[in-house]
Amino acid sequence: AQLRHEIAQELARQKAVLVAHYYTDPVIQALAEQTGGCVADSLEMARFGKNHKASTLLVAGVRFMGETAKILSPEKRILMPTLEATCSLDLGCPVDEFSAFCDQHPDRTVVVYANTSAAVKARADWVVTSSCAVEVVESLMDNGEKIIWAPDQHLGRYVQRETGADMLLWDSACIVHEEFKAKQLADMKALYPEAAVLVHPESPESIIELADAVGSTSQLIKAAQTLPNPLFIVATDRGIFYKMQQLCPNKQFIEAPTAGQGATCRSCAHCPWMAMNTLESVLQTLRTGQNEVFVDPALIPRAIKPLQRMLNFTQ
Ligand code: CIZ
Ligand code: SF4
Repeated sequence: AQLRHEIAQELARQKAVLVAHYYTDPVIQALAEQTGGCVADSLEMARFGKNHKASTLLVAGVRFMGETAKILSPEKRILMPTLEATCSLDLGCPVDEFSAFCDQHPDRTVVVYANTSAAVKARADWVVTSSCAVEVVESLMDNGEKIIWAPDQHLGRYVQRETGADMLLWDSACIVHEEFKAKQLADMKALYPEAAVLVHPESPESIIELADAVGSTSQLIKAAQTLPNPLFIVATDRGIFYKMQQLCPNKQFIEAPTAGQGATCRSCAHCPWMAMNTLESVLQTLRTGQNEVFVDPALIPRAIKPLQRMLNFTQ
């Protein structure tokens, strides 16, 4: 309680606002809500940060979320509880290789997921998140465009199935969603016939096939509220249970099964990089001003274009 109180005081003193992702520790999500910040998916984090009048944004999440905030608001000070929190999708898409791949297909529109570096965004025509990927690709397809998609292959295949678009896919994956196992999920469904299965489309196709609802974090939270089931089996990071339980106090949420359990699996149902955000590191960052996010100023004018397209498309 003392830590939380001190963080709230520092935020107020520095005219800073805490912007947290649904996958961060529930205590951080609660604190963001209590101090006038926001808890959201990466799309709404970006929009909130850009529109907020605070001069400092403290972004609790992973690196690309801090970079996106900086690209959209270069005049703001962007801090993160840790600068070490990366993402397997970002790591799996180095800009040199990606750029060379794009150069081989100059006729294609380049669509990248938000989970990428500023340099990769600067090479893209569009940035999307899982909240808007299907709609954006659909509209590009209606326009007769062929697409390069990166980095998440599972989300890419899902978008391809949903839209029928001509897409060349990069082959990275999220280490959290890749761990969900279809056989065990089918067994769990049989065990709990009253349950609905909620799946994030970064999961493999075999998991998506078992879903009652497929969508981004914000769409899954909505599905939990809308579907009548008393029980939900959830295939995404368990950090999302905080918001689901808050909005649906009378429903029950359980993790979809993974091969490893607990300590034997570093990334089972919880992202190890999201987990690097702690209350201690939030306070430490505010006190020291360390962990400020910088983006190469030469990249910003190019990276902002595809991001702004996304914000305009979804507003
Ligand atoms: O898996 C992630 O990192 C997600 C779901 C990001 C987002 O779009 O909120
Ligand atoms: Fe990246 Fe997966 Fe972690 Fe999201 S959950 S930040 S996609 S590794």
